[in-house]
Amino acid sequence: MITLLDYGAGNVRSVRNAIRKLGFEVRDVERPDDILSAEKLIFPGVGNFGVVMERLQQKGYIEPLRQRIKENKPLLGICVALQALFEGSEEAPGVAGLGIIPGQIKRFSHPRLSVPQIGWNGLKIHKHSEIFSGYKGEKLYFVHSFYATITDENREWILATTDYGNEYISGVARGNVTAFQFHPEKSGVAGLNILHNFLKNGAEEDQPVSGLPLPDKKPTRIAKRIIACLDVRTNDAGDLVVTKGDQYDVREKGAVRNLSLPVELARRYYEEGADEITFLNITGFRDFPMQDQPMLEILKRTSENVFVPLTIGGGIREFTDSEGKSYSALDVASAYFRSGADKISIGSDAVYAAEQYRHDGRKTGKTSIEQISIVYGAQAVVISVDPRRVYVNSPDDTPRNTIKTKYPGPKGEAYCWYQCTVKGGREGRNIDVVELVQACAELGAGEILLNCIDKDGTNSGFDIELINHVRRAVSIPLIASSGAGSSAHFIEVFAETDVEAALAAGIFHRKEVPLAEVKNLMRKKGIETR
Ligand code: 1PR
Repeated sequence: MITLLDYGAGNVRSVRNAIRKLGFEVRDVERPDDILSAEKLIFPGVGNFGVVMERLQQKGYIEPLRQRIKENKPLLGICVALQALFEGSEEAPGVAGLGIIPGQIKRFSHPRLSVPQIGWNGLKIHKHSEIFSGYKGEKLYFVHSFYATITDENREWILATTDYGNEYISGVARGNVTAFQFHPEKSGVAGLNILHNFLKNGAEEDQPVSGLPLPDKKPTRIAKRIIACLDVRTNDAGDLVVTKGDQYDVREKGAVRNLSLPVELARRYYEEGADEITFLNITGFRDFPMQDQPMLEILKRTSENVFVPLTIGGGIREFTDSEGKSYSALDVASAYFRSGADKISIGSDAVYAAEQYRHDGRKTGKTSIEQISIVYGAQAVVISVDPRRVYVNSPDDTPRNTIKTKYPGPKGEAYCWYQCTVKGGREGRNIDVVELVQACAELGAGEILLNCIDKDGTNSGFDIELINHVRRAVSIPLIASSGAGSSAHFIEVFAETDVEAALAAGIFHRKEVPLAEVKNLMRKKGIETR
C-alpha cells in the first residue's frame, strides 16, 4: 500500500495511475497523522513553491513531513517536492521551505536557454542507490523554471545532477528519503522503472548497484522533443474522433474526416516513442468542455496507459452555462488537470487576453493565462497560436511586425506579417504573432505551440521564417507545428531554427512517416533526442 500526499496541486492523477499500473494500491493522506504512519509516502508536486508551502501549512502537513524525514521513513518527492525540502526559493521570497536540506532554489537565467526547462534531460549520478537499479542512463522528463543549487553544505544529499545552462541538483537522497526534480511518472518506461524500484524496495542509499556508471561527468543535454498532435472533435454522427484538416478545413466531401479514435491513437504514439502527446479539442471555442465530458473522459483513459506528458487544449475560457452557473477559465483548466493533463493549451482566449493587455497596458490578474499560471505554474500554460500570412509590399504599409520573405505573395509582395486568428482560424484579429506571443509570455505563459494555417496539412515543411520570427520575440520554449511531410522536415526545423520541439499530426496519423524514423534520422544527424 502506497500513500500519496495529494494537497491539490497539479496533475496527481498521473502519479496515481503510474503506481496502479505498477501493481500497487494507493491511498491518500487524509489527516496529518497519515504522513507519519504511511509505510511508503509519495510527495508529488507541480506548480508554484509558495502555493505548495501554503497548502502544506494550511493542511497541517509541515511538521509531520519534517518528523517523517527525521525518522528516516521511506519518502519519494517529485519536482517541487524536491525544492520544498530546501530552505527557500526565489519563486516565493520570504516563504520558508521545509529546511531539511541547506540551500536555496534559484531561477534559471541563462541567456541562450529558454525558461522553463521543458523536456527530456539526463542525469549524472553521484552515489549508489537501489532506486537506479536497472537504469541505463535514459533521458527523463523535466519541467521547471527553478532549480536547487549545489553548495558545500548540501553535497552529502546530492544523488544526481543535471545540466541546463549550469549544473543543478536533480536528485537528492539520504537514508530512505529520496526526491527527484524530474517526473518519473512522465518519463516513459525508464521513469516507471525508477518509481517501481521505490515502490518495491524503498530507496536505501549506499547500496551497491551492479553495472551503474558512477559518476558520469559528461554534461547532460536536453533532447529536442517530437510531439504527436491529435485534433479531436465530434463528427456528424456525434462521435468524438481524431480528425485532420488541410489548412484547418477538416471536411472531405462534406463530412468530418475520421482518422482514428483518440485514446487508442495516443497509446500507439506513446508506444512508438512520442516525447509528448497533445490533444486539441478543435471545436472547443463553441462546445464548453465542462459539458463536453467525453473530452475529460478521453484524458482520464489516456492517462491510465500513457506515461509521457499530455497537453490538452480547446475551450479554456470563462463560461456561464444555460442554468446561469459560471465557471472561470481556471475551473476549466483544473478539470483538465484533474483528469490527467500536465499542460493546458489556450487558443482563442489567449488572443483576447493579449488584446486586452495591450489595450490596458497593465496586468489585471484576471485573464485565463494569469489565473492558471499563478496556481499551476507557467510551465503548465501553453499558448496555441493559429497565425496566417498577410502579404504587404513594404513594412510601411502596416503597423504590424513584418518580415521580408523568400516566398513573395500572389502579387509579388516582398513582405508579410502573421495575423492571429480565433475560433480555429475562422476569424482574423488585429494583432500579429509577435505582439501576441510577447503579451502572453508577459502574462505568464510558459510555452508557445506555433501552428501555421498556410502550412497546416500541406506536407510541405514547417514555416521556417515564421518560426524564426517568433523565436526572436520570446524566450519561453517554442514548439514548431504545421506542415511536416517527411523526417527531413524535422531535421530542417531543428537545424534552421532554435525551437525546443516539433509537432506533427497528419503524417503520423496516416502512418506515412513512423515516429521511429524521425528519431533515427535525428540521431544520425547528431540532433539530441530521447
Ligand atoms: O481556441 O482555445 O478553443 O482552442 C482550439 C484549438 O484547436 C486551438 O489550439 C487551435 O489551434 C485548434 N484548432 C481549431 N481548429 C482547428 C482546425 O484544424 N480546424 N487545429 C484546429 C489546429 C493545428 C495543429 C495541427 C498541426 C500539424 N490544428 O494542431 O495538428 O497543424 O498538422 P500537420 O502536421 O498535419 O500539418 P481554443
